[in-house]
Amino acid sequence: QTGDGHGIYVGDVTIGTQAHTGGGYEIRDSHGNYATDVHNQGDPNTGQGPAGDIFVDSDNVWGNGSYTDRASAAVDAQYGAEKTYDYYNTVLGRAGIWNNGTGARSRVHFANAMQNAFWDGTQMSYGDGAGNAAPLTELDVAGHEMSHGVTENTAGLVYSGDAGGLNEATSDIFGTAVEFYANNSADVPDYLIGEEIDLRGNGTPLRYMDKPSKDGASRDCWSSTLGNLDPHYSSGPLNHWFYLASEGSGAKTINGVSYNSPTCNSSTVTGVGRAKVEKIWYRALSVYLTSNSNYAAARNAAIKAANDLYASDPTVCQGIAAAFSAISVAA
Ligand code: ASN
Ligand code: ZN
Ligand code: CA
Repeated sequence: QTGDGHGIYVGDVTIGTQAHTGGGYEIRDSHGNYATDVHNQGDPNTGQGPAGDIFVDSDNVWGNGSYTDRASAAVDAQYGAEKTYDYYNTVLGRAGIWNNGTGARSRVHFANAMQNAFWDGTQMSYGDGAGNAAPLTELDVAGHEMSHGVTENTAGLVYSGDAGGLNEATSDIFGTAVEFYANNSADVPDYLIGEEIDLRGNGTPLRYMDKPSKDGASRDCWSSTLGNLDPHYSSGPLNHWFYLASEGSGAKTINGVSYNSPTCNSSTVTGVGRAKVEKIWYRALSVYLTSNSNYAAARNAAIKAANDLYASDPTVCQGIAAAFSAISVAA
């Protein structure tokens, strides 16, 4: 069954609920995705903490749209877990993070004022953000973190060097894919990451996929020193590739957000559409990439995947290749 949720970022949505032993309802869907309250315990440095208590409620109405109700963050987190599960299952043919039909636990209110969210190999944990008033439970963050679980169980990309950047970008790519899949009217899909949370305190998103350098630290273009950067910055070129391959270079407005994506080689790139690029990147990740793959391997893998999936339309493969050349990953 379902309950009426009132999330902080997603607004009014339905979430999966079940009868709770002892009375009332609990937040748990048919795949076993469920949400617990860690009551601000847990260590943000080690990620260790209690499992938390499953959210229970007597009238099956959850949250009030604000952090002032502890269940509001659980609504966002559970909605994120359900949409991420459904996206992988219905669009990419993967039955959840482990491809075995099982969901995952989302722990909310982890630690005190933690401005982070993380996947630890078995579960999601979300901090409450600045002043405990801005939980990190935004939809693209949920999709990002759970996609770390998918990467871990497919290519197994390590978290350093070029591979670290590919790992992080994969999470941004599928976090964004989940956001478009959900098409939530309160969290309108875009090519920005963390745009609802205001983690920087100045109204800007955490990351920009059309031009990653807009965050002040990410790179737009691959170079031989890229792998020395933090994975959240060496992700820039692949995020840029995803935007270019999907939407093309130059200026474009989508859902009211203006983008202007440059190329690193002065080329003009024509997008082949996000839906195809998502499927191509998932196939590259799950079939061709391995733990130490670099950006050159990513180019080869994506071209192979594009040939596998869209052999009848050579413009798709050409667009994928052109977008890699446009981030300075040439043939
Ligand atoms: N939120 C961060 C991320 O998923 C946590 C980390 O640094 N691994 O990228
Ligand atoms: Zn990440
Ligand atoms: Ca977003």
